[in-house]
Amino acid sequence: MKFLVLNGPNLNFLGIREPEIYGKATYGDLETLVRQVCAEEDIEVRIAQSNHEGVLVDEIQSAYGDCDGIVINPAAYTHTSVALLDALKAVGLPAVEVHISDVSKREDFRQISYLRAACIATVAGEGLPGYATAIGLLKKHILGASLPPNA
Ligand code: CA2
Repeated sequence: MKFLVLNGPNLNFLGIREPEIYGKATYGDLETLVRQVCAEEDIEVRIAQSNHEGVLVDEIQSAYGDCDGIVINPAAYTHTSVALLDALKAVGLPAVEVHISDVSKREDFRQISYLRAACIATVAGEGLPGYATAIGLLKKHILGASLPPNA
């Protein structure tokens, strides 16, 4: 099983600013955590981050035929991007949306997620461990979906 773990704009600044919202851990710490969890779960992983919407679309498209599922923190594009929603729909891979902060308790504009409609689940407000939750949910979903009926 192989996953793409994709992170959107400004997440490369984790741990540098706004620690009261996003914590003190760095983007490097996030990559280490994701690699550790995937190794424990026997999942191959490709991790990517971009500040550019089109590059994120390219990354999602490149998962087609290469990955079994996508964990995505679209960051600010969560609240604006029809292009990322369409990309997730186009590749048709199971996806889990993850947010470090609890977006439900933040500004009104963060209450909208364009990508949620193409995701099997959303994990928010768990900090970096939310990525482990998302990976676990995605694996469970994929294994469940591949079970024969009545198994
Ligand atoms: O809570 C999340 O994970 C978000 O996806 C983070 C996005 C925000 O736009 C979403 O509404 C919720 C922002 C990522 C920016 O990351 C920063 C990291 C350090 C300093 C400043 C921003």
